Amino acid sequence: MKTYQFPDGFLWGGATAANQFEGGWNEGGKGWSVSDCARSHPDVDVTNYSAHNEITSKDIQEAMDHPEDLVHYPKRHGSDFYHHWKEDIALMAEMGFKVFRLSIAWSRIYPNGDDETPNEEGLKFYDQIFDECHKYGIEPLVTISHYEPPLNLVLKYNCWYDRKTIGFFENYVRTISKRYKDKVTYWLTFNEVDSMIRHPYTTGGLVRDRFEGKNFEEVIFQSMHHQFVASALATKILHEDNPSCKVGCMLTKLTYYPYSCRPEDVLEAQQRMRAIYCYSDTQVFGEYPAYLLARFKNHGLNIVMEPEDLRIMKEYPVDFISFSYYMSSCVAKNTEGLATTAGNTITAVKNPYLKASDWGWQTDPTGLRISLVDLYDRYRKPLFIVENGLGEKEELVEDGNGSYTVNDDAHIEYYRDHFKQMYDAINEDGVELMGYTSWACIDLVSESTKQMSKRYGFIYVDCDDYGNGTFSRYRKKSFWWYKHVIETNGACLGEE
Ligand code: BGP
Repeated sequence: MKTYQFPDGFLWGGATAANQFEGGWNEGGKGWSVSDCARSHPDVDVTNYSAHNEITSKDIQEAMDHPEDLVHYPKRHGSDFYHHWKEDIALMAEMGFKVFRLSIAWSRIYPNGDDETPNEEGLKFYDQIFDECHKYGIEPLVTISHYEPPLNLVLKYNCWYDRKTIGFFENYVRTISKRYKDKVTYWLTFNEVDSMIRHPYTTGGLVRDRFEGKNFEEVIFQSMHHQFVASALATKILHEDNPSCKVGCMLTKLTYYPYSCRPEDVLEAQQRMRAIYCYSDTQVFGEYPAYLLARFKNHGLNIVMEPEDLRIMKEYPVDFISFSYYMSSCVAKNTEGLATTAGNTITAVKNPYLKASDWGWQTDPTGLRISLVDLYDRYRKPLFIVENGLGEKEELVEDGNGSYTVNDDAHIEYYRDHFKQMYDAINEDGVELMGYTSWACIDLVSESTKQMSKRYGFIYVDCDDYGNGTFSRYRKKSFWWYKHVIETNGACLGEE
């Protein structure tokens, strides 16, 4: 008999990221981040991922020449959490959140990344956020770097390609670890550490045209090596300041199915999965897996590693594995004549058995259970789902009480189906799942297409793709549903 009762202490909550949510992009002493130059292209096919994420030095200069432009650079305003934080945290508390995932904007603490001293106003901003969370018994889950390295590090050092950035990051982590050691228990080092390979600008601060004549794959993996060392150093620092804190890696869990039972399709799916796992393998086992080293060798990549690097990586592996899961895709050795569809930062073969969102992402609740079992069998360490959700086009409607709401039944169906799979993974597959933060608990700017109209939240934010709106917040139908799931710790799923 399935009670759908989740384990006591299961951490239900929601997730956001400063670069897509915070706004106040040039207030409170914050410096430019790479995301403040991310231009929106709402008129470009939303499933054309690369069109929305390639960036040139000219694009960056264009953005810097137009600091007044919030229309084409929606990440500058996000959902204006910077001025709504008290109200937003109260809404999360009203839903009964146990945990709230947010990121610290690095350039709010060190505006240029290489500053000697931190920006006190930025430190104070997060002090008040964490204090407000604790007022309601909500645990902050903090991502240290979520697509927002300081732009100055790009322009002056080529960001993560330069080994000096390890030192700048270490300085940033020492500052926030000391400041928040009594307020933050759960940390993530780099959001979707594997995404450096798919969008090197937002994760690594790498602009392709700044590496003329270089092997860009080598540039990416050299930068990735510096991030792996930095992640291990961050784990060391955080544990020294608060021995009871938990530090996780964060992986894009792209789940691939072979399009047919042809062995070459099955091999292709396995290879594609390993191309993702190699990054979490490195952070969990504290060393490069042989197959990643083989890739370096076979591709002629010369990755410079100091002897100290490998010792640090080995000595400071992560405590848990967190990941994002939205959809699944198919892969085939030969994709000729096969229909393709978009996914989270990828394009892959369409699965004829699954339905797709307006953005082409194929919803697959069973794929979440498959992913949980895969990861737990691989690592035997606690797991945390820190992103899972559905981006939908939505309209506000009158709620009959003189206010407005959204009848987002599609969100309720998506979450109900995924929660039931999580329950089975825990109770039938023995997976140790620490918690769940939906993406995103409140409408915010999409990472890939920079759109507000791709709405994920339990809370609607009145702002469109061009920055028009009051930024007022409205509870959706799913707000009340999720509140009931949390207060019954999942048991109400058995009635549905
Ligand atoms: C993940 C990012 C999140 C979020 C999510 C949804 O890759 O970690 O920041 O953006 O994708 O994707 P999108 O915003 O493109 O719909």
